[in-house]
Amino acid sequence: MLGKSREKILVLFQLMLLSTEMSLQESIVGFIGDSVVLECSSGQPELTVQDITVRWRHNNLNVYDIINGQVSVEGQNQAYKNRADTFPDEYKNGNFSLKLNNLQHSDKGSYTCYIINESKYKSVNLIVEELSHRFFCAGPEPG
Ligand SMILES: *[C@@H]1O[C@H](CO)[C@@H](O)[C@H](O)[C@H]1NC(C)=O
Ligand SMILES: CC(=O)N[C@H]1CO[C@H](CO)[C@@H](O)[C@@H]1O
Repeated sequence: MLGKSREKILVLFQLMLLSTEMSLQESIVGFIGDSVVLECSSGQPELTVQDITVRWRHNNLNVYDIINGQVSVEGQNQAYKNRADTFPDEYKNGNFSLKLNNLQHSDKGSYTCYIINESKYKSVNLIVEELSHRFFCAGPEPG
């Protein structure tokens, strides 16, 4: 009996942990055709740029790679061709934020930035909305 209820408490505790983790994932709203910056920073600005390898992924798709401090679009998925940028001047500050341009509905979802050299990653959830919502979001839906 005692074992069973202890198990239940454990499961409950794990669920609580899980939901806390999920709510910690940041969301950001972007608009169709517009651009958005997905933030990713390491806490270690003292890294030398040549040591930095960062991979941005969306549903396992290769969005963007920084390999040893160099931009690499070799394995980049076609969907992101000429639509993704980072800020090379910011690498030395540990800032590997990704700018996505000309947003499309298919861009929505979770993006993960893997800072390989630090065995760290960060995820951000992108919500893509119609540009019209920006101006009329308080009004009724058309139709
Ligand atoms: C990273 O750099 C970009 C481009 O300059 C900037 O918009 C963003 O705020 C920076 N992020 C941090 C955490 O400094
Ligand atoms: C795995 C890897 O590349 N580790 C390197 C990360 O950066 C530090 C500091 O520059 C290096 O010492 C590691 O070899």
